[in-house]
Amino acid sequence: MARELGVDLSQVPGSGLKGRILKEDVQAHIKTRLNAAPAAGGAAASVMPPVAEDIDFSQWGDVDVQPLGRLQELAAKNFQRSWLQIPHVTHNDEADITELEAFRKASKAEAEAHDVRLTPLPFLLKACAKALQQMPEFCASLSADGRSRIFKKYIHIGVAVDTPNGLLVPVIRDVDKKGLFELAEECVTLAGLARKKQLKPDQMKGGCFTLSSLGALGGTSFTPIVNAPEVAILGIAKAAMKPFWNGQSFEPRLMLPLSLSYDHRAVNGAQAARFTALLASFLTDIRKLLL
Ligand code: CAO
Repeated sequence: MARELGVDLSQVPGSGLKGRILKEDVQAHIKTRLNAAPAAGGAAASVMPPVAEDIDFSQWGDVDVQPLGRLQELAAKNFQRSWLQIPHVTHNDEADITELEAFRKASKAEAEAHDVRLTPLPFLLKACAKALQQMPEFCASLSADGRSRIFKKYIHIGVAVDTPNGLLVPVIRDVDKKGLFELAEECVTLAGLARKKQLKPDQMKGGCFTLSSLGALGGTSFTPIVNAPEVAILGIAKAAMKPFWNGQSFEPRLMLPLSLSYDHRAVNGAQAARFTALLASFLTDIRKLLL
């Protein structure tokens, strides 16, 4: 029973014969923990994951045990906390990026002249910044007691970077105030620092929203985990050519899959659908970013 409920028996005082732990002791322990938890950090802190069974896998064949790195351990804890505390919903949509891609390709030479590599990521950052400005509920955090929302008047966006030591999320500050080349350069610099383990803790703090791009690797959609205390994260999968019905015929269009995971306590489904559609409209016609 203790294992199923995730109770550490060494923490439970036994009231039975010779100090034996009874079922009632486990129940009383859980009640005490549940009552104490809100004071220690909000109602969400009372969520206790069940303790995983300690299995000896070597009974079925050879194994190699490798401890997780410090970063991987930290990331695993953050993922688990977010997943348990935040009611997640993922909204999937697609953006027609045919024109964006033509513009990106046409700008490559100019980007190279500025010593930057122009991928779709800086465009996504700009489009997200504009959408966050127009829908500030996505640029907010819930207060620790869950009773208010804190709207941020700045647009700092985190970018998930895959490194050999685990996932890191450096934050790009004031995305709304920067140009595409500047953002492209900053992405490369921060991703480089992340991979060389040279990011400072401050460079990973203060984000309002996160982008997680698996577009270079593949996939059609996925469920990114919200990077708490932010309220939403955008997952980007691989763009693909698809037949698009224009009312008279099918046209080949380059479609970019967008997966927006959000905290359902802070944002509702209609808002998520509007945010993603707005974002897609900016990506489809990037001239709208100038309006
Ligand atoms: N669809 C199709 N192609 C895409 C694409 C997309 N959505 N996104 C990028 N590409 C292309 C780029 O255009 C580039 O091709 P070209 O050189 O021909 O233009 C190529 O894929 C490689 O891009 P990149 O990965 O080097 O650069 P990026 O700016 O797209 O991404 C970074 C940078 C740091 C986000 C990325 O390297 C990374 O680490 N991604 C993984 C993030 C991750 O692990 N997220 C999961 C979190 S949950 O565990």
